[in-house]
Amino acid sequence: MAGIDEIVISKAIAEKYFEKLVDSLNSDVAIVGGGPSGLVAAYYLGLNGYKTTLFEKKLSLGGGIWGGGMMFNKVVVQKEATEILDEFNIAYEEYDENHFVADAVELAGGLIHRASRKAKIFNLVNVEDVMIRDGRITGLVINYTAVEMSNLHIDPITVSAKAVVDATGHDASVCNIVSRKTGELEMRGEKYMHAEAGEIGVIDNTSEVYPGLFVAGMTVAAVYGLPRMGPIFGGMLVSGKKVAELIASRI
Ligand code: 48F
Repeated sequence: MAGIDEIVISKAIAEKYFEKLVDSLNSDVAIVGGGPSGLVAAYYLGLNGYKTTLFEKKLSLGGGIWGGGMMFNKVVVQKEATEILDEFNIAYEEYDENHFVADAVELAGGLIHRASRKAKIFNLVNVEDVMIRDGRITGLVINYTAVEMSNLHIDPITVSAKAVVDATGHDASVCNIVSRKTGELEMRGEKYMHAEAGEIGVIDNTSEVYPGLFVAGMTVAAVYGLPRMGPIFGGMLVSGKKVAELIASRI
C-alpha cells in the first residue's frame, strides 16, 4: 500500500472523467434515464456496436427497481422477459407459469453492471432540454442535478446524438419538453392500473415518437395514454430491448 498519492488520485479521476465526457459529446445514441428500460437499451445498443451514452439525474441508477412493490424488494417478470434476465445473469424463480420472481437488488445491480460495460454512463446529470434542427432531435442539453437542486444560475452544456431515447419513466421528461416546445407531440398521460394491458401496450408502442426521439418503458404509457402496471418489470425489460432493435434498424 506504499506509494499512494492524494494528488495522483485527484488527477486520475479528473483526467479519466473528462476523457469520458469529451468522448461522449458525440454519440450514436443518448439514453435519458437509468431505470430498467434505459439500462437494457444501453446494454443491447452497446453490445451491437453503437456508441451509447446514458444520463441519469440521480446518484444511483436503477430507477424504480430497488423498492420492489411497496418497499418489498422482490419484483415479478413474465416468461417472455426471462431470456433478458438470463442474458444479464440475473437469478429468478418460477412462481407459477406466468409469473417469475427476481430479487430487486440483484436485478438493479445486474442491469447496472452489464449496461455500464457497454455504454458510457453519467449519473448526477439532468437532461433539461433538447436540440432540434430541421424538425429532428439532434442532441440534449445537460446540467448537473446539483445545479438544478441548488437553483444556481449556471448554464448547461450540450451533447449530440443520432437518436435519443426517453426512458425517464413516469416523468417522460424529454417527451414533455418536446411536446411543450414544438406542439408536435401529443402527451395522452398515463392511465389507471391494469397490469396486463399496460405491459402489452408498453411493448407494442415502444417506438419513435418524434424524428430522432424514441420512447421506452413507462414513458411509452405517458405518451400513448396506457394503463400503469405496478411492480411487474418484464414489459420494461422487453421495451428496452425493442427500442435498441428499432434504433439499430434506423441509424
Ligand atoms: O422510472 P424508471 O424506473 O423508468 P422505467 O425504465 O421503469 C419503470 C419502472 O421502474 C416502474 C414500473 C412501472 O410501474 O415497472 O415504474 O420506465 O427510471 C427512470 C429514470 O429516469 C431518471 C429517473 O431518475 C429514473 O432513474 N430521470 C427522469 N428524468 C430525468 C432522468 C432527466 N430529466 N434526466 C436524467 N434522468
